[in-house]
Amino acid sequence: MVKKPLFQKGIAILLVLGALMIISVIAIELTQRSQMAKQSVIGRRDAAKALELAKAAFRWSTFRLQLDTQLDQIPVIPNTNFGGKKDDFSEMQWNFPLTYPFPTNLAPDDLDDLKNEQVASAESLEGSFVSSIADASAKINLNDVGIGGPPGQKVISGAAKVLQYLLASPRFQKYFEYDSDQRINEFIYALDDYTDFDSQINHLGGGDENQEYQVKDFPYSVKNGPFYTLSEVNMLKVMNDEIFEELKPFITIYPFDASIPRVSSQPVIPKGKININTAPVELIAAMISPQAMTSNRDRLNCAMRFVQARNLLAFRSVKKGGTEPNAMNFFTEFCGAVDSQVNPDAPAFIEKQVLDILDVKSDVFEIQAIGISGNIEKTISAVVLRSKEGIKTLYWKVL
Ligand SMILES: [Ca+2]
Ligand SMILES: [Ca+2]
Repeated sequence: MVKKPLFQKGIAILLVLGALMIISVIAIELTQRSQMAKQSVIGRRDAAKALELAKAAFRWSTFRLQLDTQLDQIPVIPNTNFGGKKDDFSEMQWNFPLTYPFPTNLAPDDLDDLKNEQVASAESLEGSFVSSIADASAKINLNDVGIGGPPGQKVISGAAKVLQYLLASPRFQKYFEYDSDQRINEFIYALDDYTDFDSQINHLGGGDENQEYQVKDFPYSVKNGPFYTLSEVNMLKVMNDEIFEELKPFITIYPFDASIPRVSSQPVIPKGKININTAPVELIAAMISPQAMTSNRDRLNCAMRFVQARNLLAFRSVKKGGTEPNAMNFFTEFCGAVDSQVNPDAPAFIEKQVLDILDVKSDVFEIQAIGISGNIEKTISAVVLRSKEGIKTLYWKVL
């Protein structure tokens, strides 16, 4: 037998080693794949579970809102914060974030899109959830910000006025330091043109709205429709991260019926109201006309007293009348507002278009419901409208 030369043996060994290596690489690959498949099955199961938990949390939030409506149907109990349809700070029973565990079978059956789904039973919930409700009626609806009307008769909307006065307050001073009046106006103009149907710059009576958005690296066009989400507001040329964060507690977005375009030749028809019983103190101050009360400090002081008063006793109406506390009486008594019946020439303490969007109750709520299972988290962001008919979902998004 001819002995194989050594180098041939070496080659054989190398070949075997090579083959072994290939096999082990394939084996590792296969193991990894099967593990990944297993992981993805678990992942999918967790994702489905997390979504169910988030839905359950959402339903629980809507239940709490409905319960609140029922409590509000009790007639007003004078000199207390009980009864009567309103939402004041004393009604915190639905306002706290709610976490699992929770009672089951609470699904309100009037939720059209969720009607056929069952709330998971408590035993099957190997996860957790948290849900919170925020009062959107305590904020400025940016979809109501605009300036509309026939040429020469343009009217700034109530929501736009409140936003304008808020931006002019000391809190926002650092963002509009130079030529602040003009820059605040430009802020409102930009909002107006971004959401109105046409592509003409309204306050100039012409010019292309898109021009300023055609920037080199990231050109885009204005929406010419209502905002769907708050983060969309970041697309505005006048917005930056700092202003956005500062504005966030005061602004909201609803509803989003894009089929009804906003035409700039007509005054803005407000889709929502601001609840004077829940709006933050800064917004109360921004409701007061700077013509009627010229000092920023005075307006803020008045708003602070207003908030102190409502914490003890909710306002039952905006305008004067009745025996229950009303906002205009408060302003006359404690902030020196001049009654228009006493002096018709005095500037209105609250301008008409602002007065028109004020209310003493809340109708629109933001619900955030998070379901957690394993490593997976699902978040439902929703906006709901509460009325006598029940809870209607205006916006629904799963993240
Ligand atoms: Ca437009
Ligand atoms: Ca326009």
